[in-house]
Amino acid sequence: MKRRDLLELAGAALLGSVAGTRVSAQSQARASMPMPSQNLSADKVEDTTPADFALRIAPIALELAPSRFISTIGYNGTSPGPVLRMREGKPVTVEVINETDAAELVHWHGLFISPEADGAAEEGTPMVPPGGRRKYQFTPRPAGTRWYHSHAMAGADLHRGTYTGQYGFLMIESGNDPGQYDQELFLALRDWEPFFTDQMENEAAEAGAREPQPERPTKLDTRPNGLEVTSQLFSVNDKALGAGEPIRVRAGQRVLMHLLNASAIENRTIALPGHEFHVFAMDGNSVPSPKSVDVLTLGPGERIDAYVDMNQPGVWIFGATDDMTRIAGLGVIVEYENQHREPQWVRPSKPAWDYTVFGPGGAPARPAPDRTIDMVFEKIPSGAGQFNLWHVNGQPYPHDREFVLQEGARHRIVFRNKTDDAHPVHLHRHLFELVDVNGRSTTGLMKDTVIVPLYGRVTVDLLADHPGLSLFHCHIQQHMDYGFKALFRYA
Ligand SMILES: [Cu+2]
Repeated sequence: MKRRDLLELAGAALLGSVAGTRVSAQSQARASMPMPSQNLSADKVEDTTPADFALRIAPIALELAPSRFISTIGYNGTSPGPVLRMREGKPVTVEVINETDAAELVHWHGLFISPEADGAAEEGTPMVPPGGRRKYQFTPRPAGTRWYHSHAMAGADLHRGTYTGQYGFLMIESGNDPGQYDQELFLALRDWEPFFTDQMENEAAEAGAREPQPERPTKLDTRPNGLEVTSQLFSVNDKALGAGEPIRVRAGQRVLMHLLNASAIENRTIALPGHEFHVFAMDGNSVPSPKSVDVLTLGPGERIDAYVDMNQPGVWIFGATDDMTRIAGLGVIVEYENQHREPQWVRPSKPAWDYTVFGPGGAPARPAPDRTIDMVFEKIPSGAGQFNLWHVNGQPYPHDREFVLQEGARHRIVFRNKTDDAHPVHLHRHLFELVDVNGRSTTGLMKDTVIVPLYGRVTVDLLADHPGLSLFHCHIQQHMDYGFKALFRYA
């Protein structure tokens, strides 16, 4: 048994403190002694197909702001990793080279691919061992803005999984993508140096207060809350607000933005004062009724494609609507040509986000579901110094029996959130159609991740057309690692 495995058994609190020093020591060692490639083949690779893409997982240092370095793990020496562009339907081979001392896994988020290649150990995807390499082969589809990221469990180790810099955009191109834009930007929202706290400021509570709460229990669980994960350092891509180059625009330009919340810990709402986002796709899928809105909310894992018409010359702060978060780095400056003033932030007047406005109104044209599956989410408060547990239908992962799908059948899944937090839940290898959000019905919105509001209810329809194990989980790393996870299998 390796030292790392022993540590994992040694208890959460111990691992948390040891792991804090592990990555930085490792990155120093790697920097002075690059690992020769012949030492990386601990894993047997029988497939000799040359790789179309290579991802090297290794420690990196990010300079978020001048002299503000953080140690993390990235892809090919950067974070975010390279924008991977694949053609829909054209098979690819991706080689993943793991230069860290822990087993890793790359998940291809939003793709219809086999469980063996999907990048979830629960589905049976083989891990890439420490110092090893592995080739994944798959046929990328469907077209749209997808992404890739580590799917390793982190537990109490805040230097693993989606807490690290292991993520990047994956664009699957259909060949008839719209191209009438002056600039194309890839903008990922991130937080860094996460830590444990029992003093959570709950952004969800603020948003939830404006919402109906159909799943609010009549008697609330008043046991003392456990530790949660938070952060006080943020960035867009690899730079904190004001530290990187501004987005430079000219009046009259149309700028295409691919936005991703690559956080492990929190939903985010963002705005660009004086401008509207014309949203035309969510999670990479075209929406039936593109609309212009003032703010965007993205849960961890979600993507939004929008364009912005640059018609308010000035220098603006594009960033989180939450003041603390924005000031601590979650933003980027948008600077018009020949404008040299202090960057301006203006609080948006209508901060509400509602998925359903992007679907047409009126009676839905979808077929009736063949079956209904209820999924009830609960938090089990664990008290001071412990981690809360998360239940799906009364049990943390793994469940005695998987959730079962009938191939070809239309399943109505009802997400019932009986917790005081908003959860971005994700289903692997499938898209689902939003049916109802807290009583607001909609149609035609296809997603792979959806925020279920605090004490809220979201109903989706799933056409079961991708046989094989499929992982369902909250995309907040700590929730997933402490039980908020379930496997779907086909009958
Ligand atoms: Cu969650």
